[in-house]
Amino acid sequence: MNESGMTVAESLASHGVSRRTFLKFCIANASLMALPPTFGRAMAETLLKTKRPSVIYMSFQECTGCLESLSRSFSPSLENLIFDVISLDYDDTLMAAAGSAAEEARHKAMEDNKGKYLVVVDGSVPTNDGGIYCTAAGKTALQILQETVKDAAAVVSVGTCASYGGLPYASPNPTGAKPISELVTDKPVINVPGCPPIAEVITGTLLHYFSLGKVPELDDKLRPMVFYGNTIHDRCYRRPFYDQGKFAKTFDDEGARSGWCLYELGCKGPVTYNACATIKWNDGTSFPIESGHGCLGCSEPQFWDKGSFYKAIPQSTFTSNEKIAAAAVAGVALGVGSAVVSRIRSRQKANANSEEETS
Ligand code: FSX
Repeated sequence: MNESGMTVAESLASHGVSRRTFLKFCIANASLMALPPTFGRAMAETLLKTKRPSVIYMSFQECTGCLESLSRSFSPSLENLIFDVISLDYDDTLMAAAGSAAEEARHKAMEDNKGKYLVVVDGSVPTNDGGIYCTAAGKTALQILQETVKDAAAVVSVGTCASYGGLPYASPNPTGAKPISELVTDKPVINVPGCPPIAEVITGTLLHYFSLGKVPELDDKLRPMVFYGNTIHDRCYRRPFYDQGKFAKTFDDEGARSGWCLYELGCKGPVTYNACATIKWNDGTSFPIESGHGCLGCSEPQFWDKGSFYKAIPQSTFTSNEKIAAAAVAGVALGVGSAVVSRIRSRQKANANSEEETS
């Protein structure tokens, strides 16, 4: 049987993966989302019966760090099971095909799965000078994006470049880089920011979407709440030292070695929403703060342009869920311009409308 036509159960069997291993994978993912094991079991049951959903993965202006993050988690971790769940029909970095064969694969996936396939994008899209700064097969990134998302069910922006513009968007933004949510306005867009994002957050978001059959609950910046619902500061193991007023003054002083808070050294954890402090990196080995460096705030918009990574942020800017929600209602952005807030609001409206139409 053609691999892309297989159900998840058939795909697992063809790769010698037992149902028990898959169940473990789903329960582990449910636990990452702070959901009960029963959700993991239900997720496994739903997915096993499902035909592997078609995913088209496209990369534009980026450094390939996002795909590095994702692909480095594949082996020997359980995370490689994501390839049994999805049918990755196009990925110009990972696929063996090149040139016209690769383009044909993208078009075939679009035709065979009209209205059902998911587009995953990393990288921002250049819009200056006719978009000539990123092209493939004679088309600009913008043309490729518009052509590919036309019949997609939804779009997942992986990485800060796709979510908010990222490094290419940093001042003076010479290519006129734009985030995907500004360019795709007629269907759901889910942002999975981070430069790069945590692999388990990418795969967890995909699993959540495919098992629920709809966009998960998102925050005011279109990020899945299950992974971006808390600040790094809220979950940081150095937090008790912040509460006690114990701060490292240099990166190699006694305080730093004793695990004291890195706030005075510029850590952006108090204004950064992500799961680094809980899921961590490299199979849960560590994360930047645990390795002795402050958080750079890479999952927040315009983090490159917010001033020094090594200067303490004012405590008055610290955020919490309540504050973010209140700010969105009041139309006041915390570290984000009002234009961004209004774009996000119109995106939320588009996501909500699309959900109504499909339900
Ligand atoms: Fe950007 Fe990703 Fe940073 Fe790099 O694809 S989010 S520069 S890790 O690679 O887009």
